[in-house]
Amino acid sequence: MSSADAARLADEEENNEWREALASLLDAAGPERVRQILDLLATDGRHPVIGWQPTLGTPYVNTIAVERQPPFPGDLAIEERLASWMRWNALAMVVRANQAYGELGGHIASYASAADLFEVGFNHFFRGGAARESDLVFYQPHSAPGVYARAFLEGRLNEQDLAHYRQELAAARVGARGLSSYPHPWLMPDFWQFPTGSMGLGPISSIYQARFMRYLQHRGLLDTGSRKVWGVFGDGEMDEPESMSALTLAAREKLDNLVWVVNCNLQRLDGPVRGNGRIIEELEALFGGAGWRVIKLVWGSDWDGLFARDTQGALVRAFSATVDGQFQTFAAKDGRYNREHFFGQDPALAALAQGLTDEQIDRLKRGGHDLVKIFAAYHAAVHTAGQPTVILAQTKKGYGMGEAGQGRMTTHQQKKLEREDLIAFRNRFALPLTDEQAASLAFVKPAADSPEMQYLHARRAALGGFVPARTSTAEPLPVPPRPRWAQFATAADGKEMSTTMAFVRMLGGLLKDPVLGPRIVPIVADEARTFGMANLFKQIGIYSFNGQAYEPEDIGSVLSYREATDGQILEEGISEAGAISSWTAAATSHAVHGLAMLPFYIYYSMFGFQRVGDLIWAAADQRARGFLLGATAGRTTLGGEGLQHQDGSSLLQASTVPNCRAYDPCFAGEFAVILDHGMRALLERQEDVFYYVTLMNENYPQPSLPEGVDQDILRGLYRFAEHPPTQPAVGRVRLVGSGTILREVIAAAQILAAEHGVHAEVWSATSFSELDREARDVERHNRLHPTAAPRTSHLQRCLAGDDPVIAASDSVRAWPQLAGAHLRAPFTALGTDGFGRSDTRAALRRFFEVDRGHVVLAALTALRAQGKVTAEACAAALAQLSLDAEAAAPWTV
Ligand SMILES: Cc1ncc(C[n+]2csc(CCOP(=O)(O)OP(=O)(O)O)c2C)c(N)n1
Repeated sequence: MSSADAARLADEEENNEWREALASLLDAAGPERVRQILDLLATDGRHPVIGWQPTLGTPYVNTIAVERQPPFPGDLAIEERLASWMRWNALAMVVRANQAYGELGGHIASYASAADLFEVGFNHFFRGGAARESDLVFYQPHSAPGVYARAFLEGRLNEQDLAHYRQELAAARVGARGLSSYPHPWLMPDFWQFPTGSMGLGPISSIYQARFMRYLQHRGLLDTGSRKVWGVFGDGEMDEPESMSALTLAAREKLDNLVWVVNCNLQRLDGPVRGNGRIIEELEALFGGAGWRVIKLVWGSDWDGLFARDTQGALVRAFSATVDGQFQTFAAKDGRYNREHFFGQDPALAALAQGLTDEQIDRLKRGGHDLVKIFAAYHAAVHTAGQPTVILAQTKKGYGMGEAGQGRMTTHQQKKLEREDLIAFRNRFALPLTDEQAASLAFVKPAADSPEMQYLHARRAALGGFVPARTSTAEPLPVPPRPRWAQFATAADGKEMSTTMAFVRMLGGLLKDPVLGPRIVPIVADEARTFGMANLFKQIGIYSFNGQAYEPEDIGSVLSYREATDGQILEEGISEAGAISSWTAAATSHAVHGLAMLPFYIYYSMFGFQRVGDLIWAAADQRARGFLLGATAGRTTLGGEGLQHQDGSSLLQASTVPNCRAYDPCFAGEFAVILDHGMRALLERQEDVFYYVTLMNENYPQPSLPEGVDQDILRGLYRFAEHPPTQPAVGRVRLVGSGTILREVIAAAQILAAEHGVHAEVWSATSFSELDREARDVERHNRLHPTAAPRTSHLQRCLAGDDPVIAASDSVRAWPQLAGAHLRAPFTALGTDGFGRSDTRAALRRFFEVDRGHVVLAALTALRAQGKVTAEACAAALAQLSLDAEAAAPWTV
């Protein structure tokens, strides 16, 4: 024997001794003791001299050993039948819709893979009932047909409703209920709770909902202790940055009220998720590294016997050499192929498969299709303390669709099945349908007194009621009278401040209200100091699930950094996606928890609609109620910060969200009116709207609020001032300004009146989008009712006639143009289109051509078009105002 062989032999002997020692410890002292010893050795092994590093992966087998599986508490046969019927009805719904109208779309394969994962949840885990008792469940969006199929068997939807899957408009015409493509609370407000149709938003949102439940608990507002948040998501969906971005937060805050089930069917839309790798392995390392408990649910019970007989570890070896693209092919092929190509790889495997028929090999289940194994995983998850849990469930995409879809590359979009495919599916799942019924896509609906239906209802009754279900039962909250918190702003009398400062002071006042105060949720993404909110740290504390384990450096200061378990501020760090998800959780508390909260998320406006617009859209779908405050708004108020910080588009984007009320006030008094009205809309009248309001960091004198303008401020426009000329008027103009640019407009009006003989009115446009909204309604009404007395909008009443209107704002021109489109008068929009620059505010306003000089020139030019001012007068003004006629337009690229 060579010396190398001798050394190898010695190593092997030594290996065996260690393993035997471990095995005898297991026998003698049990698994807990084994874990302790391994922890001990791991600590020693990490000594720098040894430098051992654990691999984050474990073998490709179930985390819960068969010996540790709890007994299945249900009637397996009934649950399997129910799951089969759900599968069929979901499939029938989609195929029917597409037979009728090929354009409707829909998905079969995703739910086919997820049905068992859902059904175990529905039969054993997802708690229903009143908002304050039920679990929060996030459903994979393209599995919605399965959820409808269940609601059908539960008697919550009828055949007519199912017949109107993805036909919401046609349904309304025949008195049926249209079923939305994906979970949309806006469209089905008593059914869906959480919109998940945009991949990645469900995952991040579920984390922040779970965290918000803890926040409510720790602040003593609501007992959310026993409720869970469940999320069923796709493995492809895990590619989204949002899916991943808050994993460590969930672990750091020990969110053991959170369970994710990742449906690892190994495919996404185009093909395999990780064709050349193993997504389960990758996610195991990722989640494990982030601090989650990872439960792999890879193989079904049929494999238990094979593993038991596999004394040589051939299966684990073969799995570790098989990539997902190959697993997908195995899923798409029959038992014979699997025998030849999987079990045929080596003699040990072939021996294992010897006692199995091809049919049995074909039916070997993956873990996510085995109710008993799924139950064991969920059971372990809900009994996990101190950590969130992810269950990585291996399934087959298009499970049971046979030749027509199972494991096929194209299965995601498969929505038409031939007669033979339908009959094969019927046979595969032993559905109680004749050939004709199968071919004609009859729904399965057993009699109410059948054991299956009784079982289904008994299970839901035991779990508190049906899910999903959305209710909105929160008590209204009274808003304290405005003078109590906004007197300083409405009677400012020329005092200098920024609207951001005004907001912070109003917030301080509102926080003191004994009823409303505790319901306020201030949210920041590491910018509280930027907005002058540091005083709140000490006053109301920063929420921290475990208090403050350190002495803050500034402990002696009145502004000291205070974290507390009952802290009120949600400080989300540098995660706008996280902060907006937190805001959504608070803004939907009225429905999710039956407890109205009032969130204020204040942020650099540039990092709002532009950065996380899709999350805002989802919040809108979810009927969020709260305030988004776009601070340092506009392209010229944040002088030095430049291109990536100066925002000119949020207001325009906000205007496209149907239930968002967007305002751009210049003055603190205007802001107070908007805030007062908004809070009453959300909390007293309980309207499903939210507010986007801009705030500026620019200090300027704040006028007192004029008498009687409240309603007009809310409508979006009021007359602020009028400047008659000192000499005989050459003409009249209406100057309209929004946000800080109103101040340029006021200055321009003075110049026009004093130096150009122009009669100038000044209008403060608090919201071009509200003006547009009402004017649109009026126009539409007049169009559809040609013989009725025509209506007039507020906008048209304010700016009637032909005198030119010049509207300027710190946003892109399209923002004021929202109003311009409804006016008869000549309309000129000035705005800040183009990339931002770093410079002073004055320089930026000149560059973007929204300063007083450019407003004056625009007004004169409009009067020139009416023959009231000469070209020479315009040229003279240009020179006098030092405007550069040859400068490149700011939007030039
Ligand atoms: C943000 C976003 N991008 C793309 C889509 C389109 N889309 C819907 S489902 C899907 C594939 C999902 O794959 P996976 O998460 O693995 O789920 P499976 O259907 O395989 O269970 C895609 C790309 C979407 N809905 N949202």
